[in-house]
Amino acid sequence: MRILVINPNTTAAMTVKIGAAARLAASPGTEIVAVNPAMGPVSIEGHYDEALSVPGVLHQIRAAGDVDGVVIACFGDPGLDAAREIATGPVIGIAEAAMHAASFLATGFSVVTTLRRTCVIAEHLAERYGMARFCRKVRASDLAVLELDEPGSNARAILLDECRRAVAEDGAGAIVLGCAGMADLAAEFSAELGVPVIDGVGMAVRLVESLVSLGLGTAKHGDYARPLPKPYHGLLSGFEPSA
Ligand code: 5HY
Repeated sequence: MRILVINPNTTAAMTVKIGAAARLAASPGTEIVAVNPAMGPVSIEGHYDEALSVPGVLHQIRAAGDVDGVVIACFGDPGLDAAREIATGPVIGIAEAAMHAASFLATGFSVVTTLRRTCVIAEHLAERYGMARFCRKVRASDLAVLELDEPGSNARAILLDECRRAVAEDGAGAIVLGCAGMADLAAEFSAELGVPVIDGVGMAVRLVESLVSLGLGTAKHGDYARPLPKPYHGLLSGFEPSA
């Protein structure tokens, strides 16, 4: 099985980290192809960044050739529905994967993410995915996405403290890490906190594997059917849907 794991931002070092987390979770025999677009924001920290990361996500899927499934490895799940129109295999976003997994493990979970301004994006996704009744709180660490890997940022300690507060104050039985850049922290945080801490990258990989192994792919009837062929002009002329 071959799974395309897309980091929608253009920071290659983050793609390497995401690819490593995906490979750690993948089953034997699953090939992980971790990529990021050459165009777009270096990090996704709001609605504008997210919107402008979507062409890069879609280009990676169009250019990928033969893959069995796709993971969108950014906590906003950017371009998820559009990606499903052009894909035949399953397309799973890390936020939906992590939230659903948390709902199987606890009656309530909290999300710990980066900047405060991105919290509403996770809140909206919880509502969209039917997870609002499980989601106790979306907490900001006030770390920028690229600070997660900055030496001296103290990111690990800051995130662990916020997770600890979520368990103590929110009634959260599980924690969802709200950034693909946190993928390497889930296991150690689970051990430290004694609650399930879920990384959406690994969870999404396993969900794609499960669906593919059961012979299931994205619906190609109705709104997830292939996009209607039509001219596209200007900067996006290369994205026009083929017949
Ligand atoms: C992510 N941004 O997973 C999100 C996290 C966030 O560049 N990769 C990003 O803060 O929304």
